[in-house]
Amino acid sequence: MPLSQWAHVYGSDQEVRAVIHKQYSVEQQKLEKLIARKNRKADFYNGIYDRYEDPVLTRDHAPVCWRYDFNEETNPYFMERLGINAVMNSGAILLDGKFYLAARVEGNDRKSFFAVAESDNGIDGFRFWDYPVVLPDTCPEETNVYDMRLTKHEDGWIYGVFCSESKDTDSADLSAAVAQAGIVRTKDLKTWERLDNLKTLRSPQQRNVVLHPEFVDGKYAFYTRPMDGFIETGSGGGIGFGLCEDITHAVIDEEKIISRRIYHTLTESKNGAGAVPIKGNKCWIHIAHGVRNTAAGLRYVLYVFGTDLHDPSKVVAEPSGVFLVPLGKERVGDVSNVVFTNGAIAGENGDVYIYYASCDTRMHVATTTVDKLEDYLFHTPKDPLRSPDCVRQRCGLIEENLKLLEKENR
Ligand code: M1P
Repeated sequence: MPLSQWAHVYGSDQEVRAVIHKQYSVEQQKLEKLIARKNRKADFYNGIYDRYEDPVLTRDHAPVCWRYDFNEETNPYFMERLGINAVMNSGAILLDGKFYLAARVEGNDRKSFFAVAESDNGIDGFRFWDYPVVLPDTCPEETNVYDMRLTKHEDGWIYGVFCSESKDTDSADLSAAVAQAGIVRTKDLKTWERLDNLKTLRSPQQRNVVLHPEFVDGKYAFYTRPMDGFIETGSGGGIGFGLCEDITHAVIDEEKIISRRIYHTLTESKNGAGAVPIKGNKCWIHIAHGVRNTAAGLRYVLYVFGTDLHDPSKVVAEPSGVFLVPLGKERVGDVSNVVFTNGAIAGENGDVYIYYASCDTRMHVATTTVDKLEDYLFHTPKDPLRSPDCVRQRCGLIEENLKLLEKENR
C-alpha cells in the first residue's frame, strides 16, 4: 500500500515517517529509563525480609517491538497492535551469576506465554530477551500456559513445569477448563524440549506442580496440588508429594499430602507449592501460597514451611500465619488481594531473592537470607488454631518482653 494513501492525514510520506520515528523513540526511551531505574529498599521492617519500592517487572517492561508494528505503511498511526496486559508469576534461576526470570506474560488477548528477562543483580535492571519462549506445540487442545517453575535438577537439565490449560469439553459451562502440569526441559533457556504432561493417577487436575531439584530414593520428586475441578481443589487436601521413575513420561501413582489445608487458617480454601524449595542448613525451605475466601473474593498470601533434608516429604517446621501479604499498591490489580510466588533464587552466599507477583499484574522481589528464613521457620511459634490459645501465646510474649524491659530500666 503506498504511503500516499495517508496523505489526507499527514500531508506527506516524510511526515508519516517522522510521526512513527518520533513515537518509537519516545516509547523506547521510556523503556530504557524504566530498566535503568534503581530499585531501593522500601521503608518496611519485619526483620524477616526486605521489600523494595518498585516492581521488578511490569507490562511496561515489554519490548516496544513486541507491541507495535514499525512499518509506516501498515501502521501509519503507530498504534499498539499486540498489547501486553500483565507480567506476573515468574520462575526464577541463577545461571553463571545472572538472574533470570521466566515470566508469565499475558497479552491483551488473555493468552499467557513465557518470556525470559535477565538482570545482573536480581533487584533491578531486568530486561526481556528479544523473543518470548517458543515452546514445542505438542498439545493441540492446550489453550493457555502459565506459571512456570524452573528447577535446576541434579540430572543436569533445567526443567520448566507449568500449568497447561485446556477447555473441558465434557462440560456445558463455557468457562470449564482442565489444568494439567506441562513439563519442558532446556540447558540454556532458549531451546526447549517438551516432555509428556505429568499424570497423577488419583487426581483429575493439577496446578502449581513443582519439581524437586534432587533425586529422592533415586526418583524424580514432585510437589503436586490435587484438584477435583479447575478452580476448587475439593477433596484435594493440600500440597502433595509424589515420586516418578521416568521424567520423560512422568506418572505419579501416589500423592502424600504434606501441607494440609486447615480450617480457619490462611490455607482454608486452597494452597499450592510456590518456589522450588531452597536447600537450607536445617531443612528444605518451601515458600507456598495459601488462599481463603472473603466477602471481597479469594485472598492469596504466602506462607513458609520446612521439610526434612533427607526426606522432603516430611514437614519439620510450620510457623504460624502469613509470611508475605499484599501491601499498599500491591493490593490492587487485575485480580486484587493476591500475592503469588513461583520462583526464588538462593545465592551461594546464602542470600535469597523471593520473586512474587501482586494481583496477577506485576512482579516484585523481597530479599532475605537462608539463615533468616531458617530462624523464622524454627522460632516462629506454631498456630494454636483457637483464639483463646492465640491470646495466651501473645500474652506469654508480652509478659516476657515487659520483664526484660523492666530489668533494663532498673
Ligand atoms: O489469581 C490468583 C492465582 O490463581 C491460581 O492459583 P490457584 O491455582 O492456587 O488458585 C493460578 O491461576 C495463578 O496463576 C493465579 O495467580
